[in-house]
Amino acid sequence: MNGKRLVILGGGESGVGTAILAQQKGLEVFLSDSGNLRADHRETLLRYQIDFEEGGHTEEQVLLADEIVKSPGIPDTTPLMQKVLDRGIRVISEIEFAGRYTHARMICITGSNGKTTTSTLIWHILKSAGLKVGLAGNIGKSFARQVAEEKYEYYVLELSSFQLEGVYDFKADIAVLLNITPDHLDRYDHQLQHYVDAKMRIIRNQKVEDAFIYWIDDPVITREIEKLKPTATCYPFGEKHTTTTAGYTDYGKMVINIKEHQFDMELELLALEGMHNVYNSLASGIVAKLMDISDEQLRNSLADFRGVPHRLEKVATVRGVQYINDSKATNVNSCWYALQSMRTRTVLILGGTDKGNDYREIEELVRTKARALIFLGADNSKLHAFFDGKVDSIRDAGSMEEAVDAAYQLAQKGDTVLLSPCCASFDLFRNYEDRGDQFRECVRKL
Ligand code: UMA
Ligand code: ADP
Repeated sequence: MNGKRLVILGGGESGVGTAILAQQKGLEVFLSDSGNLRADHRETLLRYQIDFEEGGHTEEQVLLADEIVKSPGIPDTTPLMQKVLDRGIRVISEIEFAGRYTHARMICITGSNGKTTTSTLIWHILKSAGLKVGLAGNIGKSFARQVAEEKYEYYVLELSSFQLEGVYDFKADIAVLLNITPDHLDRYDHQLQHYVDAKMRIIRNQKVEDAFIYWIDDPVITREIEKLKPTATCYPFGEKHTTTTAGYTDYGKMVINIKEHQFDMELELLALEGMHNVYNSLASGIVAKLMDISDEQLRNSLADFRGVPHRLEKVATVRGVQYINDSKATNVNSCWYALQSMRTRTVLILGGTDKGNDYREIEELVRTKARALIFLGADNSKLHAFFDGKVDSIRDAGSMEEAVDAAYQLAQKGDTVLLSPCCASFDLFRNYEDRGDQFRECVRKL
């Protein structure tokens, strides 16, 4: 679409990356942000002499677009987006746009939980094996910016449902779907199916020579597969061995069976702990074997992966109590896996901005494993209504310092203190990283 006008809505990392790439490819670019741009983003746009506005969208300017790249952070329901859609202007995501300008092989990961961990693990495996591979998508430097500035032969792309909503011609050579549990329902009219439909776009355009790796024990995924009948070659993974599973566990080992070759590795040797991470390792191992990574390289990388901060991150042991930062557990399902992987009695710190949570999912694990609960939120009433009377000790905390102090008092030698909040962080913290960083700092001061 050379010579055509591309309008970019939102000047965050994805918008600025798109602007750089579009400018490089000779398009007429206009970036518009309803708020204030970050200083470094403004500086980048000025340096590249990209036309932009901030502090509001000028409707006439936006509606002149031949095509629009919209930040995944902007819902379709804003008045401006409604006008854009009424006019029939094509709206795509940064992923669709950048995908047009690279021939690199795409390994794409989505799911409700485990995207960042699995994407980073796959990237680690491929990079350690010497491949020229970038990590992008819903993480770090935008895909568009990397396509403009780097020369990778492979990309590992972590894809959110918001990013997948705006893909049309983009194709994953290898698609990984980890799981689907309720999340972000506020953006999907509280209709789980809309969210599921967005996630399933990961297999769009795939051909039989492409691969689709998915968790076979997930009822939502298996139902969708029956309905959509993917064209790609399927490589399901799950806990148990069946005739179709390419990855499974067997007597304390993970096993991958692909191309008439069997790879196995003791679960105890995996760097990441917990059953959810066994699934993440199985998915990553299938990708690796499809890409002909040697058994030795795969084994080494699965064993020496350092994990991603804020995901079951071991912070310290203080007076015989281990402190674990799982601040990225922003929904109930991720907390379930954290609790399930605990091997000791646990003091659980949870709470924050509730996203319509149903705590019944963790009730049994809380009853059997939690020594105490600490509610860390601006409004803990929903937590009290559900958990009061079910656990002996419950405390409220209005700051991380208070929460960690309470945990220190309540935990007994040999216990674990786990921050796994089930909730978003915006009531008391800037974001989940800020929440996890404060936890780490408070623990280190004990
Ligand atoms: N804005 C408008 N008009 C509006 C509303 C917002 O212009 O009507 C502006 C805001 O003022 C802001 C910009 O749009 O300047 C949005 O900035 P952003 O930082 O929220 O979004 P992006 O830079 O587009 O970042 C997105 C992903 N963010 C979201 O999906 C919310 C980033 O994922 C991703 O790394 C980046 O693209 C990559 O290119 C972050 C995320 O939180 C990590 N993702 C969610 C999650 O993991 O739960 C999905
Ligand atoms: P995402 O990028 O999808 O949010 P992360 O890897 O950042 O996923 O992990 C988010 C939270 O979910 C963390 O608390 C982590 O321990 C947990 N988690 C990781 N992998 C899985 C999985 N496969 N199933 C359920 N929970 C998981």
